[in-house]
Amino acid sequence: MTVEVERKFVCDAEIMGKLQDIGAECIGQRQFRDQYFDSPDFILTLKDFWLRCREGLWELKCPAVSGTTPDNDTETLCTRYREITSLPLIQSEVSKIIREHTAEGSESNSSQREQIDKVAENEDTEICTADDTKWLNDLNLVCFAEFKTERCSYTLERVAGAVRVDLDQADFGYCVGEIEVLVPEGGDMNAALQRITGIAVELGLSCEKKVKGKMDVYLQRYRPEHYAKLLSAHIL
Ligand code: V4E
Repeated sequence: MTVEVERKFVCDAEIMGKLQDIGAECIGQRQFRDQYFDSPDFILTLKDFWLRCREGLWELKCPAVSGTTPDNDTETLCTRYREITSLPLIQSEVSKIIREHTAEGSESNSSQREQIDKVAENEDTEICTADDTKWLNDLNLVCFAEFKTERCSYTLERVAGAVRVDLDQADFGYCVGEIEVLVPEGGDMNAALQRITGIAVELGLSCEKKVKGKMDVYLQRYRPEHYAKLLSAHIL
């Protein structure tokens, strides 16, 4: 499993020139459609878990436990999420979260709990294809956000290792850049944070405040009530 460490930045008209100047190599451009899922009462995202299907590939981003004490700017500007990409592992993790939540509130009946347990134990795994939606129905998960992104990706080779930069343009009219390093779980988080800060300095980015991601802007615009709840819960 890997931890994605990421810093978002505002894309200006000069960004492509700046990337070229610091030796970034363009490694491709692609378009993809993302669908994000949660329960109707947003059990997952209010705990900072983000379940996504991108072109048939599932991913669960989970909050990573901070084991470092980086300086305040780096801590504020970067996000860290553990990424799970195996569907059976995602199903177990998601059903565990939902089971714990429903147990806390005693909101479910025994047949709902049985359905959740079945997904947790991957009893239906053999019929789970990328298109299968049964497990989503069993866990009562619905799509709450859907958008397309046009992405231009770059890589920067540095002594400490490669860093990736993505320039994203979402179909609802928002552009954002991301400097990203993937760290194997238990790997050197401080080194990753320093590499990201180094590239931000090379790109001449000002480090005043955290830049909004595509999801922040999407929810603010199309799901304002949920956005307000996430802000109150200090998730966004
Ligand atoms: C909202 C959110 C998440 C879902 C979106 O993740 P993100 O990395 O922004 O999307 P994308 O398309 O770049 O995914 P990738 O291709 O890198 O896999 S995951 C975590 N959050 C919460 C969050 C936050 N708290 N703060 C910021 C600045 N961004 C996201």
